[in-house]
Amino acid sequence: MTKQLLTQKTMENITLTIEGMTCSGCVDSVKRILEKLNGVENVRVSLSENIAEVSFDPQKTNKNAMIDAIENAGFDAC
Ligand SMILES: [Cu+2]
Repeated sequence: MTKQLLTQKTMENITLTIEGMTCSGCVDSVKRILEKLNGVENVRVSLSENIAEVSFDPQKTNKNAMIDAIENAGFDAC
């Protein structure tokens, strides 16, 4: 039997500026959009700060993919 190797995860954290969020429903939408992306591990979205903090696996996704997903949903992100 082969032993399962411990995969060392090197997660990255970024903060995206999100525009167009007006209520907690928008916050939930943005959070859900990001969490659906393969490689995204943890998301915190703040309405008052207009930001999303994302922990992700850089081997699976990247900032541009997140921005695209958010913009497809009608928000602006950078
Ligand atoms: Cu809203």
